[in-house]
Amino acid sequence: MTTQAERTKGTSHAGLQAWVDEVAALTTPDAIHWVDGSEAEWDRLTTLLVEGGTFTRLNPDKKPNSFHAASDPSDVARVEDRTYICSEKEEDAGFTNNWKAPAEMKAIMTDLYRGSMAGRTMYVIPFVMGHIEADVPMFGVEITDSAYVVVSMRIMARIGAEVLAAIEAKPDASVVKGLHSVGYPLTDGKADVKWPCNDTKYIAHFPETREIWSYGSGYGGNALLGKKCYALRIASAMARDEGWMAEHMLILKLISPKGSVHYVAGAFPSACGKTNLAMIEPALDGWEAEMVGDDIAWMRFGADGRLYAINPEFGLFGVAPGTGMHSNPNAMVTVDKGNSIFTNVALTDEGDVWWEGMTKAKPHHLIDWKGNDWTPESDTPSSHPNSRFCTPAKQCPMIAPEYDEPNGVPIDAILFGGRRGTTVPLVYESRDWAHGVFVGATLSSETTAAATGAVGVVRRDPMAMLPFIGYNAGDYVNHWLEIGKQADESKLPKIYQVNWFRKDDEDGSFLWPGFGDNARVLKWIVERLEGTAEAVETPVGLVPTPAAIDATGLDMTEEQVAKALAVNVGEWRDQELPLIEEWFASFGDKLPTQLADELATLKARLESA
Ligand code: SAT
Ligand code: MN
Repeated sequence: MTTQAERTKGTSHAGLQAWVDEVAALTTPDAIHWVDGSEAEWDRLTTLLVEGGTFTRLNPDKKPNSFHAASDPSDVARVEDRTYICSEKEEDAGFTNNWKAPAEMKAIMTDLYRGSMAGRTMYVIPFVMGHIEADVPMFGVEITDSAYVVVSMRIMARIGAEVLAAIEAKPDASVVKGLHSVGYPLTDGKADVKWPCNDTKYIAHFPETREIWSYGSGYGGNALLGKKCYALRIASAMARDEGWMAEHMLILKLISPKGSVHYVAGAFPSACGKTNLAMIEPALDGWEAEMVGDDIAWMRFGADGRLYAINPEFGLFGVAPGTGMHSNPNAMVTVDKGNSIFTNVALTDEGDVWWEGMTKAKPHHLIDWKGNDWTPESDTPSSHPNSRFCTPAKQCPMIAPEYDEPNGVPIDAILFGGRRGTTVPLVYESRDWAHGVFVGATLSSETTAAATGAVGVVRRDPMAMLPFIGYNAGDYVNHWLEIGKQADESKLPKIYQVNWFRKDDEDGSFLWPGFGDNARVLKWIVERLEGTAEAVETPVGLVPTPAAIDATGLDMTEEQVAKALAVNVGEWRDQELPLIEEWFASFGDKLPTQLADELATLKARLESA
């Protein structure tokens, strides 16, 4: 029925129009809608989603212009085992990615896409990651048959008519093409469901041709293609080719009591508190923090030889459970302003949302994320552990004015953090860039609910990019080393590892309070940058003396702080080192010699300690 498909406008960009026509011919939607990004369009689509049962409009007195959605219980997180890097050569995808040859994957997925949009509207979303005023705007177009994706993309990226006009004005500009279908055609009068999706899922990336094909899932990073698929997987491949960096990092601005400003980027795996740290309310008097980004940083060298970072996103897609006034008041204020979508959290009787950890007291009654009655006596959580709020970044009360700076902010320090119950100290500094790259390349974390699969298993997660590196991980860590060679060591960010999640081996409790108190660690880092803080050499790196961590007002003894900072040589030598050796072995001949040398150095230091 393609020929009769009802269409809005279209584009004067011949290449784009041809691609849209080709996709329409394959997927046979009933209508084609070019997304303009307007308020009126948002109103129309959200109303449509309410009418179809996907959305519940929240009480406007609680959350204006906001909606609740519940996904299919089978479609709740990124599907790493269904995610592919389809480079021409298998070795260019490397051992950390699933791979299929582009032609093979395209053949499989073309069959899946055939007729997959029947009975639906096909939406064409022009978008730009980062600033439309950038020297080289990072354009994209996502075709999707999900209105939920359209309204979510309007929060997460700059989209619509203005972007399409900019693409048309630069017909030679590169545009990343993303094709997404939930894989639930409405053929033969089949009725729609609240959350259409398909048991067969593919999230495929074609780094050489800068394309993304996604099928079968409507959730988060599987479906909002500007985020992990473009801004990390495809962008990391672009960054390798062009000498910049696309990283899974928050960007934080820190202002000391004397008014000095430092910008810190931090890489943490999904659901390890990145959004909380990006929105930190420092527990130390006189310190202030502002958020530039909470998930993704694109870093390029400036004319002064320093690395400048921008946040390519327009919204926040934060983990809901655990977010409350006690842990992240700024996130609560952000979502309370409305204009947000909440997925897989619970609904209150007042037409608001609730999730575990939002308030200490639990509501007497809720409708849980699966649509069932829930009371505090229920033995399942009200919200899925990977439930999310999707909210405009600009609503964050502590967003930095520099968020709007197309050239970004100069990064002074990079943090690598994971979730480790043992071994890894609260904080340590790397000796130099190459050692810092080693620290990032050996980063590890216990798995979380952000991806399907077992939770709580320690896995190596280089630079917190394991699920997001769009090419060979060996080439990726080598790219980090190469970046270091492009600048003076003195101009490069200093690199730190942090671990907020270490536990007391005696009683299993967390050794560090986290949240606002993480400012105490940030303060030490700033003082290191300024050359005023003490550190002691250990085999793993430079660790603060317990007294160098400002404990004013902290309910911890110096002995407890020392426990959080301790480097247990035996544990590193007998447990951690073999795991790192095993991890490095998996790189094969792609392991950069410099990293093999760093490993040898660590080993020698541990053995002589
Ligand atoms: O679902 S997303 O991939 O967008 C979120 C995350 O896992 O960080
Ligand atoms: Mn993330």
